[in-house]
Amino acid sequence: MENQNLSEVVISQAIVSSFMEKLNRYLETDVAIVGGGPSGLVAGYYLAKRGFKTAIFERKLSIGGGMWAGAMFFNEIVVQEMGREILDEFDVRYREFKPGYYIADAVEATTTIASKAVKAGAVIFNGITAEDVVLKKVNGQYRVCGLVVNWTAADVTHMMVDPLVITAKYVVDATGHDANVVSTLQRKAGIKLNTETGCVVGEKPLWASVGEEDTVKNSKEVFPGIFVSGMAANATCGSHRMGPVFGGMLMSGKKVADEIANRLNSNE
Ligand code: 48H
Ligand code: FE2
Repeated sequence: MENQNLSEVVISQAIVSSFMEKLNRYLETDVAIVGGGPSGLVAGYYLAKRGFKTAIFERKLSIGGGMWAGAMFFNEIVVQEMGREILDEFDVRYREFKPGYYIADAVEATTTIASKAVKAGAVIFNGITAEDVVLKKVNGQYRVCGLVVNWTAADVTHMMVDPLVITAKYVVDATGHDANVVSTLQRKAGIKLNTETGCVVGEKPLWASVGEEDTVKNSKEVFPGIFVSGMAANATCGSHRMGPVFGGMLMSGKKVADEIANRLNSNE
């Protein structure tokens, strides 16, 4: 009889101990990605697949960023030739709409990419906001060495709660249009980003073809230790938005993962 009764204490113990163990394990990580949209999830997948300890911090409850709703809640995504290899890698089904334009179900794309990223070993912490970075002098040069994180609940209610720190060999700002992490970083004294102005240049209006090419080009290290990807790359480096097309977001995630993997391999 006793066995059929669920113990509330055991249920709570399981959750508390398992979460604490997970958080403890990721307090020191190889790569801390901020933002679980398409570019962050793809970056997380390729890094974890190569065996790097990778954590994704997402401020909302749900990951997927702007990919769930296609365009204006028409939940289909367009991926051009450039990003087709990523749909194939993740096994997301698609069909050709016109030569070079592929259409996929936004919900299938989001759930499949997220699932494969997690199964590859990326750990997602949702409901957590990155509010700052850790900055240290390494060999005489300032370098981003991690993230300052807090519960989103504390952030939105403006409660004065001090944060925790995640140390990371590399940080990725995959926070979309607002480029939240590098925007915070550039406001600090003495910081000059690797952009035309030394600051976050800001996003330009919509131009699909240029925006898409630039998203991949601009996905790079903008300050020692921190990369930008996806829409944050164009906001940081001053290029166009592209509207509801996702090839650039997906390829940008792959590009930052490749570059960070090369660095991590050559540092070892
Ligand atoms: C934790 C944070 C924080 C923070 C934000 O917006 P996203 O989908 O980003 P991308 O770059 O992967 O994809 C962009 C794409 O969705 C898009 O908007 C396109 C193609 N637009 C074109 C156009 O013309 O409009 O995801 C970013 C994620 C979101 O889930 C945020 O909640 C999260 O980052 N986030 N997470 N700490 N400080 N800031
Ligand atoms: Fe957008």
